[in-house]
This record gives sequence, C-alpha cells and structure tokens, in this order.
Amino acid sequence: MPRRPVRGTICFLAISLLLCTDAGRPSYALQLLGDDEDADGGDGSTSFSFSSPQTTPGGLAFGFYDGTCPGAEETVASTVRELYAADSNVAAALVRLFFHDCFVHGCDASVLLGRANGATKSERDAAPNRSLRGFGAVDKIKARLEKECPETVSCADILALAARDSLVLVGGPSYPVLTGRRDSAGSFYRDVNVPPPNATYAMTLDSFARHGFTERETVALLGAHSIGKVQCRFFRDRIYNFAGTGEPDDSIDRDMVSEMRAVCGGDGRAPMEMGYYRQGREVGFGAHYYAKLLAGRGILRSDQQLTAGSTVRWVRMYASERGEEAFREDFAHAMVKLSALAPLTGSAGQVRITCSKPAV
Ligand SMILES: *[C@@H]1O[C@H](CO)[C@@H](O)[C@H](O)[C@H]1NC(C)=O
Ligand SMILES: CC(=O)N[C@H]1CO[C@H](CO)[C@@H](O)[C@@H]1O
Repeated sequence: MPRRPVRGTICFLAISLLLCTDAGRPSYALQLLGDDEDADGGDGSTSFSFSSPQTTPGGLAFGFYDGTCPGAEETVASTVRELYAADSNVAAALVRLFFHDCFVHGCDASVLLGRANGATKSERDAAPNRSLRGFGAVDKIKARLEKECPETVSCADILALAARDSLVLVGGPSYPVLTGRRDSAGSFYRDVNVPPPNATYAMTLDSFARHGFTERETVALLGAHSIGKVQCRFFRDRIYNFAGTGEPDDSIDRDMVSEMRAVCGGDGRAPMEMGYYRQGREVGFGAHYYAKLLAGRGILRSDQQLTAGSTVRWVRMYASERGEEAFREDFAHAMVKLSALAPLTGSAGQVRITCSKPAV
C-alpha cells in the first residue's frame, strides 16, 4: 500500500483534506478536486494533504465536540500555550505521554491512570514510564474542561490534542486531530511494551511494526526526540562502562563522550539532562536530530542505533539538505497514524472526570 495517497487516488476519492498551518493555528478545509489541479498549495512547505478514509477510523470525527463543547479544542490549545510559557519542557512531556498512551492498548488515556481499585501497579509504574512527566499539565487542562462542559471531553482526546498543540509550539508540523476517543476503565501494567532506551534498531523496528508502523515511519517518529531532554541515568553506562566493557560505547563520537561526562558529573550520577538542542534554541523540533546521529552524537543508545542498520537510509535522507521538509511531512503523517491506534469510541469505555481515576 502506498504510504501517501498519490494524486490519482485523491482525484478518485474526489475529496481530500487539506491542512494549512497559519501562524501556528491549524485550519482545515475540505477541498474538492475536479481536475488535475495542484493540491499542494504552492511551495508545499506547510501544507500536507490527507485523504479522509485513511484518517477516519471508526467512530472518530473532526470536531466531535462541536455540538457538546464547542470551545474544547481552543481550551486545550490555550492551556497548553500557557503551560508552555511557564515551562517549555511541558511540550516534550505531553508528546511523550501521548506516545506511551497509544502504544499500550491504543490511545485511551490508560497511561494516565494511577493505581486503581486495589491494583498494586498501573502503567505509570512500569519501567519505561518512570520518567514520564506531564500528568499535572493534563490535570490542569481537564479541570478547565470539566468547568466548561462537565463529563464531556475524554482524557484520551485531551492527550491527542495537547500533543499536537505542543508540537506546533516547539516548531513542529501541524496535522489534523480527529476526536471522539473514549477513556479506558483500566490500566495495563503488564502490557507496557515500548522500546527501552538501550534498544537495538531491530528491537525498535519490531516494537513499532507491531503497531503497524513501517521502517520509514518509525525513523520519522523517533524524530520527536529532537525535543525534550534525557536524564543522565538513561545513558550513564554508555559513557563509562558500556555492556560491561569498562569503556564508553564506541558508537559515540569522542568529543561527545567528553561533553556527556561534563554534563553528568564525574561518576555520571549528576541529576542532569541532555537534549538535541537546535543551534541557538533550547528546544526546537527538527531534522537536526538526524544530523547529530550521523555525527555519532546520539544521546540514547536507541537513537544512535538508527544509524546501525537499514534504518540509516532514512536518517541520511532526513539529515540531507532537503530532508527537513520530508521529515516534517513524514512525521505529521505518522502522528496521524499514531493518533488512530485502537481508540475506544461510541459507547465503549467512559469519559473520566479526573484523568488519573476511572469514572465510577
Ligand atoms: C538494556 O539494559 C538492560 C538493563 O540494564 C539489560 O538487561 C539489557 O540486556 C539491555 N539491552 C540491550 C539490548 O542492550
Ligand atoms: C511518573 C511515575 O508514575 N513514575 C513512577 C514510575 O515507577 C516507579 C516505580 O517503578 C515509581 O516509583 C514512580 O513514581
């Protein structure tokens, strides 16, 4: 199956969803294509086309809350903007939270549940979740929505919208977000299966393939690591004693080893963090991540591993001179796909009142 609809497909469907990013505010327009008109909208730098059948899995819709809570999407966006102004780290936290949510039983907000109903462990306790942040941000958005329209907007939709809004704030591409997801009643501690920070490229590809992602989409999604920071404890072994060798990981550039040691302190135990900073910017979404990997400057082993196998092909493509636009477009499409993973819709699941607790 082609990754993206070609013009012929769009014309056959006679309808395509054209997304335009306008000063950070996404707007959508349904465009009817009667002939061979150029659908890319000029320079094509900020508009991507999505064919509707691929982006409307059962039960989800655009503007699901238009009738029941018309201000919902704007409330999410404005609250994310406010939280981001106070602490820019919130953007990466919300994107990561959404990713973890979708990878475990679909995008159903199960990641947000605390230990419920006497359960000893929830997804929040599972190893890959140990560094998840952003729970407070979700609670804040939810509290506002509960005031505006009680028991209406699901935590799963809040996560999906907040992740997109966060990406836009850090300079990422915008993309359409369908709504109408419902929340799970349970958390799935045993099923947490996201690739660990030291995953090989084969493990990463396998994990993403289980969720239907191609190699190219997997490499594009990992580009979300261009924002956010990683705590030293997740790469300490790489700079002092990799795989029991007593030496640093030899896939890391020498200067990078020194920089990592300087940040993390003599024994690597300093409670510090490192990120893939874009030149002159604290956080900034972009293909600079791939250029760093090609230079042996991957922070996590799982990042650097993308240059160790067939995946390097996409790393090279995104790092190339014209790679930024390809990356942004691939990333946007992969996020649309991620956002559609096994949602609960209709009368399945529930709408929680507090995102960390199932509704009774
Ligand atoms: C990753 O780290 C864990 C814990 O230190 C270890 O058990 C595992 O073998 C490592 N995996 C790989 C692929 O290196
Ligand atoms: C954010 C969060 O819930 N972190 C938890 C991850 O798991 C450890 C134990 O495995 C907990 O101590 C953390 O509170």
